[in-house]
Amino acid sequence: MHSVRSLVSGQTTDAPGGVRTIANPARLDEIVSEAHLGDAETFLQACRVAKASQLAWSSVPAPVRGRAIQQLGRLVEDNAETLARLITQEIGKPIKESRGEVQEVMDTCSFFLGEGRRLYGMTVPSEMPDKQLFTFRTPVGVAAIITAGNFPVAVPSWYLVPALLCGNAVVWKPAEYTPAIADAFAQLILHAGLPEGTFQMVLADGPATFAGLERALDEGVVDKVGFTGSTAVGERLGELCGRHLQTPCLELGGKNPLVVMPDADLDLAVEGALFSGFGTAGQRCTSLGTAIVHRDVHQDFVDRFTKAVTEAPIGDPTRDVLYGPMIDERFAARFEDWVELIRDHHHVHGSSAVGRITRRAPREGFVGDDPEAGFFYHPTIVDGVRAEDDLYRIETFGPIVGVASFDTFDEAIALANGHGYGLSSSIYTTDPLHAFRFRERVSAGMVSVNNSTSGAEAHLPFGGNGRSGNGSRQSGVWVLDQFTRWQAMNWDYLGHLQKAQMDVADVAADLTYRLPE
Ligand code: UN1
Repeated sequence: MHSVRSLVSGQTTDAPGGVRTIANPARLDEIVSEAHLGDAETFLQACRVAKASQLAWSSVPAPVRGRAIQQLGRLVEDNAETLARLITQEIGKPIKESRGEVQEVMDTCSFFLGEGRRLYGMTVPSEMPDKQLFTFRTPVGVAAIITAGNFPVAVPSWYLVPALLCGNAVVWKPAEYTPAIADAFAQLILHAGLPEGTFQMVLADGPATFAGLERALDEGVVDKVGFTGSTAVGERLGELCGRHLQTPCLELGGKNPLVVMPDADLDLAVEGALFSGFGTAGQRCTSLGTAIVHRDVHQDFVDRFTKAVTEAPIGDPTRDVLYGPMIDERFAARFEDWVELIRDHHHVHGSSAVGRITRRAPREGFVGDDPEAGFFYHPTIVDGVRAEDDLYRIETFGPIVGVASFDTFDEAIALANGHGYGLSSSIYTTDPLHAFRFRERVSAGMVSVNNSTSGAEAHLPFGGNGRSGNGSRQSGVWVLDQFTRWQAMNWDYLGHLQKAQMDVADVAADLTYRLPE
């Protein structure tokens, strides 16, 4: 059993916020960890420590900071299997996906260790002689990073790694229900060679974190907020940061569409829908929300999709399954509400029942001895979804996928965008015209062609629009704009003042000149 406390200046802290016990969601009688939560004061204190340490860290040359990221990547690699198993144990992610998640952390480190030797600015020509212009990336200061538990190390690494590389100090608030994973990742970070106080991990619940953040912003000890989680919380954080003239990096929900054109390879589309709809039990922000299928191939698609989902292995996440349990009790409880959104005009497919898999509502081929030992849920395909349905509009974080149909391309686009989210999207087609028109007109920040809505690579910009975020992007070079500010410098070494715009030499052209006819 892992007993976890917040880590400030590398030391464990008091836990005035109470204790949470975390069970393995696939085997509820196995207690994995105990989270000793901090409170608003713990969060504020962590931000103060980070503020006091940031200048020293930013003074370390960027290539040397890159070296710390390199060491972190090595530590993650050398501890990869332990970390992956812990992910599977604490949130029930299938072991293969857990390994993929750890790989994503390594990929992020690999990208940013080199960025320490780039972090390029520019030299820019001046209007005047004997004067030079330059741009520099400067760190923002203290980054407060608040992340969800469905990707308990990969998504945090998208923030923490570039934030540190750019010379910021960091306070990380992981999900309360992944304390053991958070502690493991925090230990790897703390062993990577950062100076004391550069990185803190605070375990706290949502309200305490919000209160602590509010005070930290008032006190000026937080300069950037990064948040992955629900749209509702993202809106509140956006308001709070806006009061301090700060723009948070927000990565919020999704209702990701997968459009199937009549010319699509249907088996490929089904494969994509199966993975993006039900991988991680639908608990990714990139999970498929609604498959939007052309009327001519609708029935064929639904039949093939139903077969694939019905036959998919579900159960014990340590084995080779499509998905395991819901990652935490609260996600299981919320999923019970989403299932209530199914209406009489819908047709349900994919399993022998809807809701929790129990002895009375079994799932054929369940992988494991006792489905009631964990939070296992039937996969649910809901056919006949329409634009006016709640199921069309509301993000349902779990193993449920809607299927809608369309006649014209314009209708497909309207359905792909109409819910107001704009994170990921996908189109299955063999026609480049459809693929590129879709790219142009879909509101999502990410577009897949003949690929699922999930599975973003670690070095392409990740992020959404509308209800999915405020346009900020993570990953690759794009995230550098979240964790640095551009500073412009000019240096005039002529010896007397040259005024921009006014003292600029002209070129004497003869603009009356015309070519002989
Ligand atoms: C998330 O669910 O918050 O593209 C991120 C994917 C993963 C990341 C998902 N690499 O599905």
